[in-house]
Amino acid sequence: MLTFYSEESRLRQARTELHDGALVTPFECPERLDLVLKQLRQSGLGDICAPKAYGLEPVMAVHDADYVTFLANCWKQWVAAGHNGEAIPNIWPARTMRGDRIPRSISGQLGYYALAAETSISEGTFEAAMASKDVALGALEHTLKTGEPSFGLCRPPGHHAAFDQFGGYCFFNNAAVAAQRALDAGKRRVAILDVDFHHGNGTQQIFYGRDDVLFVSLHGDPEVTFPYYLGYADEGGEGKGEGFNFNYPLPPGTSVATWLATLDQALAQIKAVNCDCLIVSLGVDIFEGDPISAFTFTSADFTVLGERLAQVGLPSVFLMEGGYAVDAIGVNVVNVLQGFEQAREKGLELHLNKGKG
Ligand code: FKS
Ligand code: ZN
Repeated sequence: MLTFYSEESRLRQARTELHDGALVTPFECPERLDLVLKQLRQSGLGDICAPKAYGLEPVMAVHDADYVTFLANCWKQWVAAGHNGEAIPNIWPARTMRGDRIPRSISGQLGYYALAAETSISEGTFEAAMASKDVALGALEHTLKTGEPSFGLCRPPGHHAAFDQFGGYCFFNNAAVAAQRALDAGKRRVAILDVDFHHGNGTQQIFYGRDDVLFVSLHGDPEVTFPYYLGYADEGGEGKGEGFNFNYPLPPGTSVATWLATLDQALAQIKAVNCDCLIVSLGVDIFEGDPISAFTFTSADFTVLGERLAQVGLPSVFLMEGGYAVDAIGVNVVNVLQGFEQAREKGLELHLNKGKG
């Protein structure tokens, strides 16, 4: 399986995350890349290559143009306004105020375009976000061309980024950018399966009214888990999109057996709808040792996850989302990909033997 990766993902070097009432070193840090790269190289899974630059057009296909302009200029404007720290919103167009004004001040714009306060914008953030969606697009293009699976080692992650909002460490929604690209390349319907511990609110929001992208997510119950305001089981899509959104919120501490049984339901939903390809929002923060999450996967369980995903039988693109228990994330990612490859090869073999019958 080919991996796509960009050195420019390292340009995201924020120093501050608002966490537990303090500014800490961000959990979503460049070292995550090294841990995954190291295990990928040791695994012999396949080559690691750099994507080409796809420009802004595929981003504009799912994000608001003014939002993209805001992200491109935010750091410069923040510095020009004389601020010392990194750009962090501290006021929002909350329910009791006007939601239709985009203030001229960068501080006002930050609140307008942010959905949470943990994620700061700093020098290089925009450039890294550009690289990350290129990684996703490179992986997608390879899979569309060859039918072979691919892995996009995206950083920063994407699934919390909505049409015109950043947050939860995400700026461009890499999975959404890739899904839209697949449709624009002639695919009729794309399935996005999100297995990250956190609900992919951005992906859901972008495709909520559409029937050409099926969004299915297993995640920590938003009653008690970030992002709190989306990801409930009663969110089934709207208009044409009704029946194309499935949320499976699960309580913190959910056993792997329960999680996998729920995955089987989710996969049945995907198989019930005709989809041409599968994009997996691959967060490995469902690991038992993850510092900010609360599911119970062991490293070996990730192999089982990969095996089950192969049973869907669709051309598949894996895109990196979360995963923070630094030591294990490399192994966990590789286990998913290897589990997938092995099950897929076995499936192909069975298929061939049947043909020989
Ligand atoms: C924990 C508070 C939650 C923010 C969590 C962001 C999670 C990001 C992610 C992504 F895949 F996008 F990276 N803070 N006490 O893992 O979903
Ligand atoms: Zn997550």
